[in-house]
Amino acid sequence: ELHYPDRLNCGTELLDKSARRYGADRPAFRAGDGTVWTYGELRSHVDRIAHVLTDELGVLPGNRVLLRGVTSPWLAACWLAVMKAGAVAVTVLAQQRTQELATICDIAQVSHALCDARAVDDLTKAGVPGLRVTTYGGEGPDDLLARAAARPQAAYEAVDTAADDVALIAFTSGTTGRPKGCMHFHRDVLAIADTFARHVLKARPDDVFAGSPPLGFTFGLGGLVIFPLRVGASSVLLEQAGPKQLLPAIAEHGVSVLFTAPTAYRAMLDALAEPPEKSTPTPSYEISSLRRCVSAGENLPAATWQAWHERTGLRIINGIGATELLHIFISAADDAIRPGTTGVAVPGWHARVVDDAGAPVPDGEPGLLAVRGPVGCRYLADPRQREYVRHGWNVTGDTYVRDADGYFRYVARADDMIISAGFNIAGPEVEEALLRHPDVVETAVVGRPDERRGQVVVAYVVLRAGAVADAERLREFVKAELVPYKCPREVVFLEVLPRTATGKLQRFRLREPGPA
Ligand code: 3SK
Repeated sequence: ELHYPDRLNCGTELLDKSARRYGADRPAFRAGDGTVWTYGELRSHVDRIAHVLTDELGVLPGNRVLLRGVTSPWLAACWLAVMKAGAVAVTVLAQQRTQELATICDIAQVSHALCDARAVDDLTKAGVPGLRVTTYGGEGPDDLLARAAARPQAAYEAVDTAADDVALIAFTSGTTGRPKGCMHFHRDVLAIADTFARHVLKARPDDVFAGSPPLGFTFGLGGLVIFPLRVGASSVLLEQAGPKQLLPAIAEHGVSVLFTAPTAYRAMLDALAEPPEKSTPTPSYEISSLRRCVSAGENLPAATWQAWHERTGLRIINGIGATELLHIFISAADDAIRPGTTGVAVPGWHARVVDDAGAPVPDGEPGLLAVRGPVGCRYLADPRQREYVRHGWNVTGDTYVRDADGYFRYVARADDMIISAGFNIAGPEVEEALLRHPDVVETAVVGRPDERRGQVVVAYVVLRAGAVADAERLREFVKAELVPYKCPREVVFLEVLPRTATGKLQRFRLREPGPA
């Protein structure tokens, strides 16, 4: 069990205490342009920004402050400043647009916004009444960074927050519907580091973190800011973090811990198969510094795990997390990894598989994943809280099977199960089979409404460049791998699959009639 003092400020813990414990001269953040900030430099930036927030912008403890920008050391510094000021960070993605921003500001009652100067137009257009918007990274004396630079250097004494004061409201849009704001406490921020990062990742001060999830997604905020700072490590914060940027960054910065999603592992495998000979200067795809590769955000197919292992010798740490629970709660590392499973409950967490009434189902049978741990779902003013938290357990909306040895195996999102002619079919199982075909790069398998069968299985497939689109050949391939009723009736070839800004597949868009 984790124990934290009643009074606790996660900004102080992550920044000031780590600087003292591990050394202010250690590197904290690195950026793609060669910038390196030590813990001491980071603290100086954060404290100046925090002074601007409280002394100039009138931010009070408990005020909700929207943070909007691409991943960068400045965005991370703003987040830490909001923590130290005792305000509540409302994190959004740079891709979220006017209408969504207006809704989020309304739900979270946002009073201030710190916004990347390049992305301020969408926010201004949202016309949020009373919202005080300050840009950073722009021109002029009113820019946050100019104001911060103009201040005399003076340490900022963090607000004495309670461990269970809200620190963060993270929004989950799900696939459809009104966004839900998930409130997380100061102690929750530390708890994700003291469970997953400590026990599964076994993160160390000499680690260098990097990855693709943006800081507006708690997968990225945890993996690229909270975990490294908690252990005195450093983090490479890249504005653009597709495979073509990540691979050279691994070589350049000696990255040892990588956070990304299954799609990116597949794309990196493709890039590694064809090194970029033609570009000058040739970026290096040397990845021998990697020691930990984490995959979450989506189920990791065994075929992807195997291919990465064969190419790199590294065993991907699979995990399932949720914005509602802040970060990863089921996972496994090292020899405990069983490819094709997500793993076991992270130390500090409990997990089980239940039926609709909340009763545990026997091992080997599918049911709803229910978890309990140091962080819980707390939707802000949203009646959907009752669906998510049942009998004290967080019911994540995923269908899982617990094997006899206690390992949790992903089946599908509960609302993604396909029921065809009375058969229950899990789309991800068919996707796994398709991914074993050498021409298939990405796939999504959904149920399309059908008068006779209720639903029929339809596979959307992205092929490797140069591969021939032959639906019948892929159907035959699946038929040889799975029972025939799971074989897609139809195979549709696409250039890309529809995804959310956080990279999650939007299956609902593929179920809709008409072109995807
Ligand atoms: O939503 C997710 O998939 C997720 C995964 C890992 C950590 C955090 C989150 C929100």
